[in-house]
Amino acid sequence: PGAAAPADYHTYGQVLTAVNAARAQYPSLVSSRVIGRSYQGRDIVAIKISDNVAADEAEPEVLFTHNQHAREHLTVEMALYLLDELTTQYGTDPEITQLLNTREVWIIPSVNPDGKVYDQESGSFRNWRKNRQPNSGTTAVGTDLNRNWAYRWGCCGGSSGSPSSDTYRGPSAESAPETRVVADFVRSRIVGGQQQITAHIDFHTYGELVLWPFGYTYADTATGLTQDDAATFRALGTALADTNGYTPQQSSDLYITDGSVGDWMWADQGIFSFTFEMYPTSAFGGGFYPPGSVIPRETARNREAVLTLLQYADCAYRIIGAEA
Ligand code: 0X9
Ligand code: CA
Ligand code: CA
Ligand code: ZN
Repeated sequence: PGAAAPADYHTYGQVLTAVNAARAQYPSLVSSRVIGRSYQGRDIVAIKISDNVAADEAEPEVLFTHNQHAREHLTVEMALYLLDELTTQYGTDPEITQLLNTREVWIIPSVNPDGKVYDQESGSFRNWRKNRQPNSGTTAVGTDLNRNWAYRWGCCGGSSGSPSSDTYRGPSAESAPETRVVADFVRSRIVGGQQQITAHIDFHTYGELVLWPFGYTYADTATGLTQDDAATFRALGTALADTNGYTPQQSSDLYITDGSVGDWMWADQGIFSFTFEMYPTSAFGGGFYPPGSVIPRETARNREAVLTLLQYADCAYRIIGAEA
């Protein structure tokens, strides 16, 4: 198979259509809300999937975020796979039925719709990563959303201060509307002083990796990350990787980043946050643009990992035999 064409992947408009179709077909199981707007004014949408979906029930909540990086279109297909699988298999597959009766699932299919549209809208891909926010004093466009989160932002040499860089961190933490919208959404899930979201996966491509905090330091434990926390991340991350054949490792073992989403989710919000780097392992598999023919296989490949994370969402520490 050759490389992908833009038409191999859903457009952002097609994603919104799919979300609306799922709501219409499964009104008691699926809802969606616009949680805010991108720099260029596009809707950033969160899908909720659970039994009695209209009610905010006392069930552990799990968040899946996709497409922080514009060109990582396979991650949007991952969101659409989860939407399809969790709806069509509810009431049929016993595990999915049990999980959706006891969990509230949130899916944000595109954190960076402006970047996705920019990368996909012409006849050929533009290899774009960042959002589409202008930077003052330069023609260089865009902030790397995954260097713009508000935990140890810019601390440690894991991002760039140059607007022309692909890892530009922005002028301040949460300066990108897309980062702020998702962070505000997560903060809005603090109910009665308790963060309702207990677990999270941020989907990226590529490398076939399961990554966990911290990314800003090589240290295995740090302020806000105890030995039990680190052991739980490692055990759960390894269990997830056992299901999809990815390589499990601490984020910083890949390379140091600062202001990336997982560090904020964990240190600021206490959420067990993983970063998945999907197919392929290397540029030889198509890099950011694998052919559309691999989409069914490479999205279904993460089915068990997602269900496993949902199972542990009541208490991740269970996996090391400890109770929170
Ligand atoms: O650099 C990133 O933001 C992620 N990789 S990607 O190729 N999709 O851009 C990885 C972030 C994981 N965190 C660390 N490596 N610290
Ligand atoms: Ca429910
Ligand atoms: Ca709830
Ligand atoms: Zn990425």
